[in-house]
Amino acid sequence: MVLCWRVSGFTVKGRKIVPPEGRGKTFPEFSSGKIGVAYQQNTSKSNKGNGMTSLKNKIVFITGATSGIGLACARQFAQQGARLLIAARREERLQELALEFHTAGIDVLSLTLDVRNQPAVQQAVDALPEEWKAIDVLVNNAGLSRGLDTIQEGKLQDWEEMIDTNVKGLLYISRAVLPGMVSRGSGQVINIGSVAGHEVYPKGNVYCATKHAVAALTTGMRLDLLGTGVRVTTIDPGMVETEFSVVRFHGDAERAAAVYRGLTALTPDDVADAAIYCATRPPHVSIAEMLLFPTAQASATQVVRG
Ligand code: NDP
Ligand code: 8X3
Repeated sequence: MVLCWRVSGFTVKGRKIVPPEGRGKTFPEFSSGKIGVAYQQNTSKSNKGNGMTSLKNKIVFITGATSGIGLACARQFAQQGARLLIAARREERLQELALEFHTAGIDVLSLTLDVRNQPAVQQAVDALPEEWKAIDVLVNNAGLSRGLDTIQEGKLQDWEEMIDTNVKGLLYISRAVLPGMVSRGSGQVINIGSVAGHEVYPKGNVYCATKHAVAALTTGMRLDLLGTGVRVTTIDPGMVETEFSVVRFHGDAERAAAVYRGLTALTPDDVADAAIYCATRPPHVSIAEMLLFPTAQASATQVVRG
């Protein structure tokens, strides 16, 4: 990740982008050699007069923001006036998004980050510039499934990737961000769990185990953070049409498309809408858990196709 103070420009698809005078910043260089871009405008925070929590100028850190639910969350939090800290591995996509948000007048800082890399996660959070340090909302969204195999035929590499991303990655990010929230006496963690954290389905074994772990960690966080002012929420969707199944089936787009054929799945925006609902409740209200299905789904394994 490159961090340097003032951006003179960066490149998206071979095009040199030079931000308007005085707005763009990058940060000092880190050993991993990736690029972070920040654009900044007005930063004063406020709350709504009606008791609801305003997201205006709140700093919202979203992991896995290059696609699906994370991207939809970034767009919807931006619509609420939040300042975006967006993280994922695909640097070019991330930079395109940073530029898109910047062009729309949104404050944004992008971090090219693999949540599995604990030292990089801690370093990225520690090195945030002063005006980006006070993270108000953390959306722990980065995650994936790999494969749909019986446990006796499962691929060790798939297991490692799911456990490292969905469980350890979420822990690394939370460990880096939570002390700041605790010291400020406010904040909210929104973990993106799954129906797979409520039920185990055939061949879902390790993915379901990781999402059960997210459910346990969400409860653990809420218990440990009691009295600190930090709210902890899990949003647990059923089927959402994103890149999720393409990733699960290692790029087999035809097999992925079949998962959603004949039914109307949730959209990433449906999940982002739930995240906005949770984040805008009055400060004394904590939405602990939200289980969200498409109307055509009643459990992990029960769906109707038209
Ligand atoms: P997508 O594949 O569309 O998005 C996943 C995002 O996570 C991408 O932005 C990806 O970015 C990022 N990501 C993956 N691995 C890492 C990593 N190691 N470090 C940083 N970022 C990473 O899938 P969804 O939007 O559907 O998934 C988002 C979350 O929602 C996941 O936790 C998933 O388990 C959960 N979920 C999904 C459901 C569904 O049906 N789609 C249902 C229930 C829960 P990049 O590749 O650039 O790093
Ligand atoms: C994603 C939904 O049903 O594929 O978490 O596990 S499912």
